[in-house]
Amino acid sequence: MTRANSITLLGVPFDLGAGRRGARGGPEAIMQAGLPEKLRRLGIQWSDAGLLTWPEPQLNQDALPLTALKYFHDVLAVNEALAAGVSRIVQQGSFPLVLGGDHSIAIGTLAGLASHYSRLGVIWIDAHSDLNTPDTTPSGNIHGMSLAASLGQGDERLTRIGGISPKIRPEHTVLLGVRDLDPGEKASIKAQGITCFTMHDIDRRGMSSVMEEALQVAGKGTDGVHLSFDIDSLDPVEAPGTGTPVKGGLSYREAHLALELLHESGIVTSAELVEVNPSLDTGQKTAQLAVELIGSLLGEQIL
Ligand code: Z70
Ligand code: MN
Ligand code: MN
Ligand code: MN
Repeated sequence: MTRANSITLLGVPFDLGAGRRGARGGPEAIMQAGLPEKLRRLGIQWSDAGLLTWPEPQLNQDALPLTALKYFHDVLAVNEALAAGVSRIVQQGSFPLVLGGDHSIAIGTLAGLASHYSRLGVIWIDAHSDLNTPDTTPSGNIHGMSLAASLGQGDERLTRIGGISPKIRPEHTVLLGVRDLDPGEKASIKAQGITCFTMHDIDRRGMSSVMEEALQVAGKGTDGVHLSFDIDSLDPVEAPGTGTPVKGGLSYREAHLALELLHESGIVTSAELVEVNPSLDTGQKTAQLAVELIGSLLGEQIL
């Protein structure tokens, strides 16, 4: 962070985009684990927009093959409301910090940002790439399709949320921490030329070198940079409280370093932290980790 002189928290208690329930408790768990105290100690000017609400979705009356898009109408309703909420925060000159919720909510966050940033860079830190479409998804879970939708791919009713499509472009999109890709996602990364730093790359080059390049790709020629941080990017040893843990993830130190470097760059203009699932957590371990990681993103230093 960044140009804004305050941050605004917005919680999104939604988990119907994921295969397992529970991430709807993420925002409350992160607040309970001490986010307000953390922000206070850092001397940050902040406000709390509370938990997002959205209208009950209308009953499905069309013939979409809903097996490929589970809870489609719920995902649509929450993301339309979220787009408006995020847009309002940016309008007020504040830095939006969205607390999920499952990763399908990135569709709404990016839709809200797209009305203010015409060339938005994105750094997507995740075990997964969330690049499936209704044609490639193995699960039908929309949290595995949110990056694709934001790039303009998939069901038009999702890609059109907020009225602009695509929200972001592959040449300014960076994936980091990836270690679990479906066949269609691998093809998509290659075909679009998305910059993708897998765990292999991080092991070989180190987080510092990889993040330096990530910042260049997302920052060069863009008018803002969004961080979309899926807590399952961390190793399950550090972040057990998440719906789709994948072994071989970021260490505690790598994750903190990544966020410290993002802070140091000064180019991040918005962020979201998703997939914290307190019903799967070991006590408050993952929620507390989320609070600490947000601290690093917002400038907390050791000395
Ligand atoms: C798989 C799918 C996913 C997050 C799991 C998993 C997607 N590629 N995304 N957890 N955050 O079902 O599409
Ligand atoms: Mn994800
Ligand atoms: Mn993930
Ligand atoms: Mn460029």
